[in-house]
Amino acid sequence: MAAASTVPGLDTAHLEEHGWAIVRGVVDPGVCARACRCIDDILGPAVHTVQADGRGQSDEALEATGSRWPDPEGLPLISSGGPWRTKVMHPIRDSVTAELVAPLAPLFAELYRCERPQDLKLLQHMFTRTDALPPTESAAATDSSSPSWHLDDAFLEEHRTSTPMQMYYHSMLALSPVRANGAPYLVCPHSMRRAREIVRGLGDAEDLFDPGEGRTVLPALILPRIPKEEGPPHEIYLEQGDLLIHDPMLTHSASDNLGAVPSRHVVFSTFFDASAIGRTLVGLRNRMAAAPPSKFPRELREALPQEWRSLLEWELPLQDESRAQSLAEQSRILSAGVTSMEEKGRAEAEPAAEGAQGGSSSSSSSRKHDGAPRL
Ligand SMILES: O=C(O)CCC(=O)C(=O)O
Ligand SMILES: [Fe+2]
Repeated sequence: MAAASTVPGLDTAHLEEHGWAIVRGVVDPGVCARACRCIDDILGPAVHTVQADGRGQSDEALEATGSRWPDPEGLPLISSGGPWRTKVMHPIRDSVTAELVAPLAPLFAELYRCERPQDLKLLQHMFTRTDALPPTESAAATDSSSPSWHLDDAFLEEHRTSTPMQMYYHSMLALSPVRANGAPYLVCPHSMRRAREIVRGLGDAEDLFDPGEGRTVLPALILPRIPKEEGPPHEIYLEQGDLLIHDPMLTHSASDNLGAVPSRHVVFSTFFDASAIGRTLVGLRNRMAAAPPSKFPRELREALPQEWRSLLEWELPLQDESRAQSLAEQSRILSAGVTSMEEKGRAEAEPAAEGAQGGSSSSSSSRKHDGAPRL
């Protein structure tokens, strides 16, 4: 196994165990405030309805058509992420975007154990503004809001332990404070441990799918097997300039802005090591895959320090339709394989279930603590 990374200010042990960690004060508050103004200029003032029409294609539309990102000289991509939540993606033609990328790059190069800084690549840079719900909506939301739990992606253990890392982390940089009732990011405690147990438990099933694109079926397989009853969601609060790094295998959800701040601005960035191209970075069918690096505009490219311009030089193989169909079939086979492994595990554990609590202190796995084994 590779030695763990050490990154100043980052609790990598916490990241490994819980799937998230915060690095405080990564970007200067003045830069954050300028980035907020840039987004407000694009979207208009934070009001109770944001019009996303006519200013670019939505990322869902890009996914559906498989079409490429809008011309980098054109307008930013804007789409709605639910009521009062708006996503803005490149091309954002403001040099402040470079000031949000440059402080993060050395941190990710170290975290991924990149051989050379030039190997680090920027996959996405997505701004989200979550405006306060109007009071009438806010009252209803406290009664009925249900988090939309999901995983963004999943990796095998070997993708984490390889040097350089063949997985990526997402990050969320707070451009404004993120507080209680101000759209905090919600995470499901213990979900990371569960997700990794499931992936480790695949063991024999691993050869059912190829280690590259087949991996993209994993999130759909993992999510239904993660219990939600293990405690209330954990809310993550950030000060302006703080960076949250989160594992895409962590079950999480956005939340509404119930009025603690007029609008919550964050930028999601995703970096990866170039050696993952064609290995784990294949077959992506989300907003990141639809976007070529040329989506990043001249303003970002030119404002990046010379040594980090290579962040924007990469190309991902696109997935064709027949490949997508064969992946759907693999997903079905894999799912069936895991279900039968679960059944087998349950049958084996049944006779021992009574004594499992008492005998679990030394070598028993955490699965046995529950009495009911789960993959
Ligand atoms: O805005 C948030 O807090 C989370 C958004 C999210 O989960 C996503 O974009 O995948
Ligand atoms: Fe997400």
